[in-house]
Amino acid sequence: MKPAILVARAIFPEVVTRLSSHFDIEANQDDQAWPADEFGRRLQGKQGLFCSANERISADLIVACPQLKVIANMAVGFNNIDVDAATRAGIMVTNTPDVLNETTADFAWALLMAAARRVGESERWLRAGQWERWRYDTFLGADLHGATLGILGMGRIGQAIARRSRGFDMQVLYHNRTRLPVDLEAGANGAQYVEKDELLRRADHLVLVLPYSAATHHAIGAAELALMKPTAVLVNIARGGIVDDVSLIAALRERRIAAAGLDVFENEPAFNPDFLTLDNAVLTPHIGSASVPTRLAMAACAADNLIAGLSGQRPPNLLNPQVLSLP
Ligand code: 8YV
Repeated sequence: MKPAILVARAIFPEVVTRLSSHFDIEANQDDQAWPADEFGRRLQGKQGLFCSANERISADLIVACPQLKVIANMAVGFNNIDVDAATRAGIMVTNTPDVLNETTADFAWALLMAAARRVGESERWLRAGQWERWRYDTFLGADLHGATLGILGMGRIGQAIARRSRGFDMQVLYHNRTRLPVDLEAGANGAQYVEKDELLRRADHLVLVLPYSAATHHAIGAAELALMKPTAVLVNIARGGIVDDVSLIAALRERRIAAAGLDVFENEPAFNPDFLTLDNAVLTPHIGSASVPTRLAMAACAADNLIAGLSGQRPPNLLNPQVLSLP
């Protein structure tokens, strides 16, 4: 008998077909998530879960599903999963690192350019038939070329963002838990390590690429925003919760920073509606990794992890190898 798995969201048909040859599969075919209680019910008796960063896998859910053996998250970030609880329950947890670095870095630039050059705002104005009102100062924005780019969180995606800044003749400053080796700094357009406060003060534009944890919760709040330049653009492609959204809304409204490009929000998808009142915020629904090749690669990677884990092999991207040594 094949192991039973649950696929929490609609995914590529070819991935469902591949999974079906290994597993007895129950897959969401709708364009909506299952409500939490229904999701919990459907997960009962399943040995594998194929999920995205949008599913919250809590300790309670884990305890309620004693048959579960592998949780394959189709995302690099895994703060949606209580990994400690999974480890205690002997459940392998996997993610999809690396395959999305370049696509997510591209998207950080899309948001940075759109926010700095007021793309969304000006498009709305054009669509509203306002072009006759053009003046010399219509939609003046900030330059990126020659500016100082700040990167908070200099992992693989941060470095991919920094590499792209070469083409804009930018200087790169970064702050990270640990300083990069010199060769990686050189590869990241000569990125220079600075303390966090200095980064906030000196960056013309700041991109957040931190993983979310208790330690990074509200890493950018009122005090940090107060250090930034009034001409600065802030981009968050990392996770909601890294920024204190109420403080950011106030800073944008009072023009204490110029603009923001935001792909992630606290409590998404139920994000703070005050963002919608701000012309100087470009808002996207967590699509940083959403290119066809990258989402296919992420899905294939999550499937590889699930297939390996449920066939007694070590999954390539196992986050909690401690489970392998449990009795
Ligand atoms: C996910 C993400 O795309 O990889 C991550 O950490 O946040 C995104 O790439 C998306 O939520 C699908 O799981």
